[in-house]
Amino acid sequence: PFKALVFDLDGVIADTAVLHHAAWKRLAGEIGLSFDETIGERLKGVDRMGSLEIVLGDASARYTHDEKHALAERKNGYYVAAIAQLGPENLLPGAREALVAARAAGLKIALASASRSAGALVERFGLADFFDHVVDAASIARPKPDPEIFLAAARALGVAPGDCLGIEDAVAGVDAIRAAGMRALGVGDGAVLAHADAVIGGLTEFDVARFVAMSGS
Ligand code: B16
Ligand code: MG
Repeated sequence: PFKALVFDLDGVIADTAVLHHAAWKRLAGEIGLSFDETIGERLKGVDRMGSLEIVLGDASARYTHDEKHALAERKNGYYVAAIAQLGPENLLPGAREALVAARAAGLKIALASASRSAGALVERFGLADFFDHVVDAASIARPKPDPEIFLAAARALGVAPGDCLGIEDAVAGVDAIRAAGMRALGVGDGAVLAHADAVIGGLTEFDVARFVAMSGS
C-alpha cells in the first residue's frame, strides 16, 4: 500500500484556476491583447512565466525579459488580492474529507503545487495541519511535467516515490507524477488525463481504502 499522498492544489483542492484566469484576462486587456476564453485549459498547472508566454502568444517578442517579469508581477498582484477573499467555503467538494480520511489511514501528506501562493492558500483554507510538507514552488527550477516538484515532496516526507500516490488535475502534472516514479490519480476527465493510473471526477469520489490498495510496494 501507499505510504503517502502528494496533492496538487489548483484544480484538485480548490478552484483557484478561475482567479488565475481572471487575473491574466485583466492583464491582457490592459496591454491591448485579445484573450481567448479557451486559454484557461492551457494555463492549468503551468508555472507563472510559462503562463505569461501562453497569454502573450505572438506578442511575446515585443517584450524584454525585465518587462515580462514586471507583467507577471502585475498579474500576481491581482491574483494575490483575489485569494485574500477566500476561505474554507471555497474548497472543492470532498477536499477536506479526503484529507481527513488520509490522515485517519495514517498516510503522510504533501502539497506539490506550482503556485508560489500555495502555502498562503493552505493557511487560508484552514488545512495547514493536514500537510506534513508544502513544497516551496520558488525552490523548484523545472516546471511540471518535469518530476522535480514531486521528487522534492517525496524526499521531504522521507518516502520513496514508488510508495507515493500523486493526485493531479493537469496533464503536465500527471506526466510529472509518472516521471517521478509515482502512481497518478487524475482528477477530471479520463479522456484528457489518459496517462493517469486511475481517474475520478472530483475528490468526492476519493475512496482512501481503494486508492491506497491500488499499489505501492
Ligand atoms: P503562481 P497548481 C498552478 O497551480 C496553477 O494551476 C497555474 O495556473 C499557475 O500559473 C501556477 O500554479 C503558478 O501560480 O503564479 O501563483 O505562482 O495546479 O500547480 O496547484
Ligand atoms: Mg492543478
